[in-house]
Amino acid sequence: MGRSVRLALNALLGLTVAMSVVVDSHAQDKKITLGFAQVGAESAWRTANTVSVKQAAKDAGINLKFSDAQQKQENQIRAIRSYIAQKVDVIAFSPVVESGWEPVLEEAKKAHIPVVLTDRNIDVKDKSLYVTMIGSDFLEEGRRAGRWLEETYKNNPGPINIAELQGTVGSAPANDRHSGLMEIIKNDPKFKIIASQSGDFTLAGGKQVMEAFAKTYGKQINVVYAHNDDMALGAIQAMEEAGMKPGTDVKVVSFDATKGGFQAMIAGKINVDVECSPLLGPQLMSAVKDIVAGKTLPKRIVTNETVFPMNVAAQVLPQRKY
Ligand code: GYE
Repeated sequence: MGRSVRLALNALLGLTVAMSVVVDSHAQDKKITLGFAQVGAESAWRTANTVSVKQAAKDAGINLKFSDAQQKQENQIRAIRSYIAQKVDVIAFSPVVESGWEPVLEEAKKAHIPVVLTDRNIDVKDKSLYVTMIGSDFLEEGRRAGRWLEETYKNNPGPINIAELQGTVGSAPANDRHSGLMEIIKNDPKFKIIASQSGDFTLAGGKQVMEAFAKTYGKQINVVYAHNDDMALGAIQAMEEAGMKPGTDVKVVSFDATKGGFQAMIAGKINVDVECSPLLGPQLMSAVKDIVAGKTLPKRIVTNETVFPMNVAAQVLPQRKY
């Protein structure tokens, strides 16, 4: 091979190497890193939510850093701080409770890292601390449950005594599912909440609280209003052990509409399940991409949901994804 040919080949080779270096680093530049601070693994809803986030990140080609806070705010704050230190492109989290987020969100803001809230909302004055909130309208869910009660008991003079199993104390879904119900029943004196306690959104928690309710109130209870399916399932166990009949003697109202909730409806033990979708992953990833691309997002992205009375459960269950 002549010298000039060799030189030309080398130059060409050099150019391709250089080009591929440029292309590679460009591709790396474009791979978005998202830090996601999950609440925990307290319920079937949460498990489905985690699967959805992980799968959607994979599908979207987003590099996901994931942490599980075991339902403790301090763990979530620690995870967010570590994402700030790692200089991720976007931080998303599902806030375990509504209050106490200002300091860590100020830190993210100072570091110019945009924050997306998923699933649960927070209570902050300065709305610029986050870009958008993607999730359900828990207040509306509570109203839907309340309207179902109004309709179900419209020909019954009452009193209708409700035992409430609340979600995690201070969490948006616990606060709002309670307030939504109250909004509907507050002007109807036949409805009375005779007992209300947190079961922390877990099956064990729901069972334990219901055992105590059964001992104290027994047959006085007409309705169990459980803030999620896991607690409803725990309460069903407790009622059956106490000789009560969930679904017939005691009506059971629940939230999430998981497969477990549907199976309990088919078995006649949950009377109505208000849907709350955990499949937020795809919406989150598209929001993350839009933010990185500099697009403006709406401050609130609400998930579409419905209500399932027990008589449709058998027909709908095969289509349920969580
Ligand atoms: O209802 C419950 C979960 O924040 C909507 O958290 C979510 C709630 C859901 O543990 O099952």
